[in-house]
Amino acid sequence: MDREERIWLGVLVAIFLVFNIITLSPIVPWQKWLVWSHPTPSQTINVEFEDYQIKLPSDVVEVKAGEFVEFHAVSKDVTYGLGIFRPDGTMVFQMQVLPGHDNKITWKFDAPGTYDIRSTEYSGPKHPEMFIPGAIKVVP
Ligand SMILES: [Cu+2]
Repeated sequence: MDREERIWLGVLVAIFLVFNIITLSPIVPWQKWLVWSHPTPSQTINVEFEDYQIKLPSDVVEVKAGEFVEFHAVSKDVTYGLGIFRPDGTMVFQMQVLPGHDNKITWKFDAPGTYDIRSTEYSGPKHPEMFIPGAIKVVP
Protein backbone atom coordinates (compact mmCIF):
# COMPACT_ATOMS: atom_id res chain seq x y z
CA MET A 1 0.00 0.00 0.00
CA ASP A 2 1.53 3.30 -1.04
CA ARG A 3 1.26 6.62 0.78
CA GLU A 4 -1.79 7.92 -1.18
CA GLU A 5 -3.73 4.74 -0.49
CA ARG A 6 -2.96 4.97 3.22
CA ILE A 7 -4.18 8.59 3.27
CA TRP A 8 -7.43 7.60 1.51
CA LEU A 9 -7.96 4.74 3.92
CA GLY A 10 -7.44 7.14 6.83
CA VAL A 11 -9.96 9.61 5.35
CA LEU A 12 -12.56 6.84 4.91
CA VAL A 13 -12.04 5.57 8.45
CA ALA A 14 -12.37 9.15 9.78
CA ILE A 15 -15.62 9.71 7.82
CA PHE A 16 -16.97 6.39 9.14
CA LEU A 17 -16.15 7.28 12.74
CA VAL A 18 -17.50 10.86 12.58
CA PHE A 19 -20.74 9.72 10.88
CA ASN A 20 -21.38 6.97 13.42
CA ILE A 21 -20.50 9.11 16.44
CA ILE A 22 -22.89 11.85 15.28
CA THR A 23 -25.80 9.62 14.23
CA LEU A 24 -25.65 7.32 17.25
CA SER A 25 -25.00 10.03 19.81
CA PRO A 26 -27.58 10.31 22.61
CA ILE A 27 -26.91 14.05 22.87
CA VAL A 28 -28.54 14.73 19.48
CA PRO A 29 -32.02 15.96 20.59
CA TRP A 30 -33.95 14.74 17.55
CA GLN A 31 -32.35 11.33 17.74
CA LYS A 32 -34.90 8.58 18.27
CA TRP A 33 -32.60 5.56 18.40
CA LEU A 34 -33.10 3.44 21.46
CA VAL A 35 -29.53 2.23 21.49
CA TRP A 36 -28.87 3.90 24.83
CA SER A 37 -32.21 3.38 26.57
CA HIS A 38 -33.96 0.18 27.51
CA PRO A 39 -37.66 0.94 27.75
CA THR A 40 -39.74 -1.39 29.91
CA PRO A 41 -42.56 -2.78 27.77
CA SER A 42 -46.05 -2.43 29.22
CA GLN A 43 -47.12 -5.69 27.60
CA THR A 44 -45.56 -8.81 26.10
CA ILE A 45 -47.30 -10.40 23.14
CA ASN A 46 -46.41 -14.06 22.62
CA VAL A 47 -46.59 -15.17 19.00
CA GLU A 48 -46.14 -18.83 18.09
CA PHE A 49 -45.30 -20.09 14.61
CA GLU A 50 -45.78 -23.71 13.66
CA ASP A 51 -46.85 -25.60 10.53
CA TYR A 52 -47.62 -22.38 8.61
CA GLN A 53 -49.87 -21.10 11.40
CA ILE A 54 -49.44 -17.90 13.37
CA LYS A 55 -50.90 -18.23 16.86
CA LEU A 56 -51.65 -15.11 18.87
CA PRO A 57 -52.78 -14.86 22.52
CA SER A 58 -56.23 -13.71 21.29
CA ASP A 59 -58.05 -13.15 17.99
CA VAL A 60 -57.35 -9.43 18.22
CA VAL A 61 -54.44 -8.18 20.28
CA GLU A 62 -55.11 -4.77 21.77
CA VAL A 63 -52.24 -2.40 22.50
CA LYS A 64 -52.11 1.26 23.45
CA ALA A 65 -50.63 3.87 21.16
CA GLY A 66 -47.50 5.49 22.56
CA GLU A 67 -46.64 2.58 24.86
CA PHE A 68 -43.78 0.17 24.36
CA VAL A 69 -44.86 -3.42 23.75
CA GLU A 70 -42.66 -6.46 23.32
CA PHE A 71 -43.30 -9.10 20.69
CA HIS A 72 -41.88 -12.46 21.72
CA ALA A 73 -42.00 -14.88 18.81
CA VAL A 74 -41.03 -18.55 18.71
CA SER A 75 -41.06 -21.06 15.87
CA LYS A 76 -41.56 -24.77 16.46
CA ASP A 77 -40.25 -25.81 13.04
CA VAL A 78 -38.77 -23.58 10.32
CA THR A 79 -37.75 -19.93 9.95
CA TYR A 80 -40.65 -17.51 9.57
CA GLY A 81 -40.96 -13.74 9.58
CA LEU A 82 -43.13 -11.63 11.87
CA GLY A 83 -44.22 -8.65 9.81
CA ILE A 84 -46.63 -5.96 10.99
CA PHE A 85 -48.40 -4.02 8.23
CA ARG A 86 -50.73 -1.05 8.00
CA PRO A 87 -54.08 -1.57 6.20
CA ASP A 88 -52.63 0.10 3.08
CA GLY A 89 -50.01 -2.65 2.89
CA THR A 90 -47.01 -0.62 4.03
CA MET A 91 -44.77 -2.29 6.56
CA VAL A 92 -44.40 -1.07 10.13
CA PHE A 93 -41.62 -3.50 11.08
CA GLN A 94 -40.57 -7.08 10.66
CA MET A 95 -38.18 -9.53 12.26
CA GLN A 96 -37.07 -13.03 11.51
CA VAL A 97 -38.43 -15.81 13.69
CA LEU A 98 -35.72 -18.43 14.00
CA PRO A 99 -36.52 -21.85 15.45
CA GLY A 100 -34.78 -22.51 18.78
CA HIS A 101 -34.48 -18.81 19.62
CA ASP A 102 -36.44 -16.31 21.67
CA ASN A 103 -37.06 -13.71 18.98
CA LYS A 104 -37.91 -10.40 20.62
CA ILE A 105 -38.59 -6.90 19.44
CA THR A 106 -39.82 -3.90 21.41
CA TRP A 107 -42.05 -1.49 19.52
CA LYS A 108 -44.09 1.64 20.10
CA PHE A 109 -47.09 2.18 17.83
CA ASP A 110 -47.54 5.89 17.20
CA ALA A 111 -50.92 5.82 15.45
CA PRO A 112 -54.16 4.13 16.52
CA GLY A 113 -55.72 1.73 14.03
CA THR A 114 -55.75 -1.89 13.02
CA TYR A 115 -52.66 -3.66 11.78
CA ASP A 116 -52.18 -6.91 9.90
CA ILE A 117 -49.69 -9.68 10.55
CA ARG A 118 -47.98 -11.46 7.69
CA SER A 119 -45.08 -13.88 7.51
CA THR A 120 -42.24 -12.03 5.83
CA GLU A 121 -39.90 -14.97 5.38
CA TYR A 122 -40.57 -17.57 2.70
CA SER A 123 -41.16 -20.70 4.75
CA GLY A 124 -42.68 -23.14 2.27
CA PRO A 125 -45.68 -23.76 -0.03
CA LYS A 126 -48.30 -22.48 2.44
CA HIS A 127 -46.35 -19.30 3.18
CA PRO A 128 -48.72 -16.96 1.25
CA GLU A 129 -51.60 -18.05 3.53
CA MET A 130 -49.77 -16.76 6.60
CA PHE A 131 -51.77 -13.55 6.85
CA ILE A 132 -53.98 -12.32 9.70
CA PRO A 133 -55.86 -9.14 8.77
CA GLY A 134 -56.65 -6.80 11.65
CA ALA A 135 -54.70 -8.89 14.17
CA ILE A 136 -53.51 -5.90 16.16
CA LYS A 137 -55.75 -3.10 17.34
CA VAL A 138 -53.95 -0.01 18.54
CA VAL A 139 -56.18 2.17 20.71
CA PRO A 140 -55.51 5.78 21.76
CU1 LIG B 1 -43.76 -17.73 5.75
